[in-house]
This record gives sequence, C-alpha cells and structure tokens, in this order.
Amino acid sequence: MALTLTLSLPSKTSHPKLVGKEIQYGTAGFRTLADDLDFVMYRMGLLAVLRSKCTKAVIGIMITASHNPLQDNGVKLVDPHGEMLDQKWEKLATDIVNVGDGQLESVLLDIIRSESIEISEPGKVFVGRDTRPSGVALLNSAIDGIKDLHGELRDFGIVTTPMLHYFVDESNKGNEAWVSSYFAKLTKAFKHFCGEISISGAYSPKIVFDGANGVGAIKMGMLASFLDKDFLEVEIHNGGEGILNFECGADFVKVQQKLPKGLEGIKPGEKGVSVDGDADRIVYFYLDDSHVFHLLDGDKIASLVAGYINELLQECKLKLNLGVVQTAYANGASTKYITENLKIPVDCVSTGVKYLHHKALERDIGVYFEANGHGTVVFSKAALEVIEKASVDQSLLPSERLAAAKLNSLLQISNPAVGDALSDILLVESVLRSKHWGLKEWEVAYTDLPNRLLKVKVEDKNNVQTTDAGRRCTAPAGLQEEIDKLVKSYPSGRSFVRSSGTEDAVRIYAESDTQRNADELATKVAIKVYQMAGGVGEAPSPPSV
Ligand code: G16
Repeated sequence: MALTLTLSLPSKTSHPKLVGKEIQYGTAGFRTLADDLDFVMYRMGLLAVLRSKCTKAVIGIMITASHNPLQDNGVKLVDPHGEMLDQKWEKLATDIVNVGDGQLESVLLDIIRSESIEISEPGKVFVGRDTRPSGVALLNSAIDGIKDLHGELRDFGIVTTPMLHYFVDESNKGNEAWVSSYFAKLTKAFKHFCGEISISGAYSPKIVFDGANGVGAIKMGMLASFLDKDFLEVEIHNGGEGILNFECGADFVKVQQKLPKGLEGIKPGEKGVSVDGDADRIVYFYLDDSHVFHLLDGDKIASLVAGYINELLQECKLKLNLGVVQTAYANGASTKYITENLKIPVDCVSTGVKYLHHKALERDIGVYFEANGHGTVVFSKAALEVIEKASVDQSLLPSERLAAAKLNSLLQISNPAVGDALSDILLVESVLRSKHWGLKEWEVAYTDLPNRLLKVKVEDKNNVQTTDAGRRCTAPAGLQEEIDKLVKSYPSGRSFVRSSGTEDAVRIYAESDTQRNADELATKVAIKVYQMAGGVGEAPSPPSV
C-alpha cells in the first residue's frame, strides 16, 4: 500500500539552512562554530524522534563540543544502550543536515519508509548540554525539532556527556535515570571497593583537579560531596572562572605535555587530574622532585586497569576472556607492555570511541582507552554472572572468593555506556589504593616512547584519506611514501596522519627514541602534509637541526 503520510514542520522556517558547505557526522557527531549550528540542531531534534520511534527506545541528544574551543559547539545522538549512534544512522544524519530546506520533508519521509518506522509510535528524547553559553539557544532549536515530530522530551540541563549516555542506557533498562542515582551508584560501588582497604604506602586519596572550566568541575564537586575525604579528597581548580578548555583540560595537558593553567602551584608528587570540556576524558600528571612534568595518559590507564583485572582473574582462577582496545595513537611502548608483559591481547581500531566500544564488547571483559584519556571497561552479562557466582562460591578458597568479589565491585564502578572521566577517576583510584601506589609506582611499569602530536590546517581536510585504522594514508597520492621515507631515518620511528573528525585540521602523530627526534619527525611529516595536501595559513616551522 502506498504511503500517503505527509509531515508538517511548523518550526522549520525558524531554522533555515544558512550554511552552504557540506558538513559530516564526524568522530563524535557534528562539530563546528556554534553560529553555524542552529539548523543542524533542529534537524537532529527531528532525527532523534525518528530514531526513537524506530528503536522503540529513549534516544539522547548531547549538545557539546567537548575539547574544542569555546566558540565551537556540536551535537551527538546517543543510541538505546547509551552507545554512540549507529553508523547507518550517522549517514542518515549527514544526509538530513545537508539537504536544502525544500527537501527536508521528503528526506524525512524517505527515512520513515526505508527504516519501516511506525510514525504513531511514541518518540522519547533525553537532552543535555555542556556549559557553553551557545548551548541554550541550540538546545531550543533541537527542542523545536523534537516537538515538530511530537516527541516527548526530558531535559537534564547541564550534564557531562557520559551522564547523558548513562541516563539513556538506564532508562531503557527500566531503571531510574536521575542525577542523584548516577552519583549514588558510582560512589556506592567505590566505597564498597575501597572500604576494606587502608590508606598506606605511597597512596593518597587526594587529587588536584583541573575541571577545564566546564561541566566536569561542577559535577566533580557533586561527586565529592558523596564521599568523605578518606575516600577521595578533591581540590578543584578551573571550576568555571576562566575560559572553557583554554590552556587547561585533558586535551591541552595531553597535547602540550605540561601543567594546565591554574595548577602551577601543584606540589611535587601530588596527583593532578585533568578532564575535558564535557568530562568524558581524563589524564593524570605530577611533578617530580626536580619539577619535571610527568603525564599518565589513557594508555597508562588502560595498562593499570587491565593489568589489575588480569591479576584478579588469575587470583580467582576464572577463565574469562580479557582484552584491551587501543587506536593508532597508543604509544608503542604501551602496546608492547600490555601484550608482552601483561600478556593481554590488544586490538587496534580507528579513532573514535564508537569503534573502540564495539570492539571491546567482543570480549568477556574489554578495557578500551584512547591515548587522549577516553575510555572505560565493558563486560558481558554472562561474565558478570560468573564473577558474582564465584564471589560466593563456598567450594573456592577464601582468597579466590575475595578476588572475585573485588572484581565484581570494581566492574560496578565503571560506566559501561561510554568513557566517563568521573567514573574513570574512581576506577583508577580504586586500583592505586588497592596496590598502595602513588603515580610514580604506576608510571614505572613502562616508559613511553617520546612522541609529538601536531595539527596542520588544509584547504579541505577530506584531501587526506586513510586506511588500516588510520595508520596508512591513501590520499593525497605519494604522501604515505614520503612519510615512510622519513620514518626510516629515525630510531624506533613511527608516524601517521589523519583528518580530525572533530576539528578542521589534519592530525600528525610521531614517536621516536628521543623527544628531539619525535619532534623533528613530526615536524617534517607536518611540512609534507602542508605541501602535499593543500596547507593553509602559516607553514609548520622546519626543525632547527
Ligand atoms: C572525540 C571522540 C574521541 C576522539 C576525539 C578526537 O572526543 O569521542 O573518540 O578520540 O574526538 O577525534 P579526532 O581526532 O577525530 O578529532 P571528544 O572528547 O572531543 O568528544
């Protein structure tokens, strides 16, 4: 029977498409200048309702540009289990955003037909935003879209990105989805894990926290209020008084490999922790006695957490399949340590939590972290049942039951929906406390190969195309061969380039035996990108040697 459905979109004329250039659903949704996003938000409101009707589940809309500068904003859709939007729908999102106003209804009708959506189904959408001032108007645009397709709305206000993912997941499981229930769940599990473990050795429960002047600072304050200082003592800096992500936050600290603004007074040995603008990434750092800066990034977190889970699995003698997932940005030394010393298999996937998350789900217990500090621990329902059973199995030795019980409560601390800076802090602190370690004891497991991350602006970042999880460049022609030649002349050299999916730039990564060599290799590769891929603005400065 032919579909005679028509759509009326009363708010459409209030959100005209003013931007001509094509934009794509990137690594984590649409992300660009906030001024260009009004129609995108409206259309994502429409799409979220369709996705909800299609999946018969709550869908999330998070308005954030995460680590990007204040003037940017963005939007990502959250799927029913709290995971990133299905890739087929990413394509639909791109289609819907790039059609002219005149074709919008027909494209929506095409989606309704092709996805066999029953339009009378309810559409339920949860929305949240970070602290960017532009978020208020953009949220209203998304709400117009939701209302135009008669969707039901629940607005969580200012929340971290992982909180919104968590609320969507919990709600679809039929559980409570409240801010207070999120904090209660995380802190209960943390207290349960740490309750029996005394503070001793090099461990201190104090962290010096860099909130990137964003939502992470607000929510860290709330989290800390659920915990006594014996569990976690938090000294909050960059709580919103300065500019979001400006010279602070996890991305700044990771890329610049130095202290964030506002934490200059941190004492040698104190634990520094930075989150990014929407609190889905963390990195740890400290100054040694000579005031030299040390970074413990997502690779270090993966090795710490996976190593500890492995120990517990061995202690309770459970044969569960544990694996780590990384991307090409993982430091070569971390991959070697995890595979050769910890003997845990490592998979390498393309950049983007969406890829890591799905790969990690293939294991009984999957630990995934990007080097930039984005990650979590995921586990199957069956694995959790096996662990729970072992924790009370009287036929096991008490030490075996205890290890299973510890593993059980450790897994409750993670946010299984997505990488979450707040739950990751509790996860890391749990392991450090259990091992009576400070950051130095954690850091010594392996030494990072010196590395450098650079960015180059080009006329069109689509000029750079890659394959093999972003490790080999297929366009422009000849660029990969040039990179290969450069890499060969550096001991332990490795370098790759790829277009960012969140910024208008091409990223360059290089590592080598010394910092000087890593810097030199990265700069030479950046110059090649600039020359061969249509660089704009100032050319990267040639290395001084
Ligand atoms: C997002 C993604 C991450 C990714 C990062 C950078 O993080 O969620 O998985 O690593 O972008 O991606 P790209 O190199 O493509 O710019 P966030 O924290 O910015 O949302």
